[in-house]
Amino acid sequence: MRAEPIAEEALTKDTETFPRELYWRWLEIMLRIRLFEDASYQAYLQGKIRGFLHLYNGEEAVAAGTVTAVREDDPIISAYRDHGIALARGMSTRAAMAELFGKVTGCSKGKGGSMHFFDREHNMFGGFAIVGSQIAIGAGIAFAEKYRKSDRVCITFFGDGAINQGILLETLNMAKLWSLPVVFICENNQYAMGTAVWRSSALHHAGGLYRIAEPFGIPTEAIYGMDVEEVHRAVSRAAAHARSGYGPYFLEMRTYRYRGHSMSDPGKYRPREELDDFRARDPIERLRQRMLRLGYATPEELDNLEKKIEAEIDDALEFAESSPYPPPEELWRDVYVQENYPFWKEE
Ligand SMILES: Cc1ncc(C[n+]2csc(CCOP(=O)(O)OP(=O)(O)O)c2C)c(N)n1
Ligand SMILES: [Mg+2]
Repeated sequence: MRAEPIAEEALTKDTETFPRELYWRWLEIMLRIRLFEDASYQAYLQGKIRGFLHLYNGEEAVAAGTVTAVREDDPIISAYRDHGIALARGMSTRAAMAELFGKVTGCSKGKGGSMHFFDREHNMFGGFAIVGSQIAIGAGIAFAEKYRKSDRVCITFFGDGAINQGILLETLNMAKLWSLPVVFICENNQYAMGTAVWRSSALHHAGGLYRIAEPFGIPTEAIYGMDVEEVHRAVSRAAAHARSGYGPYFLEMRTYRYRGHSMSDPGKYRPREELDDFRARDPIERLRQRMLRLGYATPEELDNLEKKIEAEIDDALEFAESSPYPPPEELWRDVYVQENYPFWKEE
């Protein structure tokens, strides 16, 4: 068996369009993510980035379509494949690259690394490495927003690998029961490490992962995640629902990751043709073609944007390289300390 191709033709409506500027914004975000990830891949091979590195290539439309469909003050939380979402949110390429290099100028002061991007200013709450852990935290943020009577909606991302984690069911239950303003977004990129979703999920065979929210009475849909317009429409619907006080909404974004799970994964568990098949539906190329067809861009304008972003990434690499590592005393900062912890005494 192979990862299932998605019937994109059935899902995509070519007639509905958005303002020209939005197409350009999507393209800029998606190119920034793609080129950033390609540059960090190279920097890793050169030994400039160490530890874990999970790349987002192929999934760019999910981040771009989502972030542009919500407000800047809506909190967002994600798993460890977080660079794309952070960049889409507005984190600077400098702060993102410096974090990968472990430098003090990084978004988490060089102490988080690839899996722990955090950006308070842009309401990006991370960056979590324990599969599924951020789902409950996302609902907790939504609870806080409701408690404060704000009208913010928390966007909570997780992968297909989190679908079978108990915490998801517990959170769906509570989110619905308390009508929390949260949009759950499952990025189904077809794999959890080397395990294909068809091997691990009965739901996949029962119609799709999105069905997990059905028994809770939460509105839920499967979306073609390689099409930024589809993603944008779906998240707009979902966020409007949650913002209006109707409670949670669930979206399964069907997408694909081009690279291995992490840098140490050569991806031998999937056939070459499968990767080629998905690359042929590349979300960025698809968007470019769409913009040309609509007369919103010329090939030259598209090239110019790419050059501009290449220069931005080069600058970020230089910035990261020339920044210092955190000083030793940083080890003791940003560490949780509970004063007067009852069972522990300093001798
Ligand atoms: C609770 C827990 N179990 C196992 C792991 C090891 N692990 C790290 S990533 C991963 C796969 C997650 O896949 P998915 O949620 O689909 O995210 P993707 O990598 O595809 O973005 C696993 C099992 C972990 N980090 N946390
Ligand atoms: Mg996955």
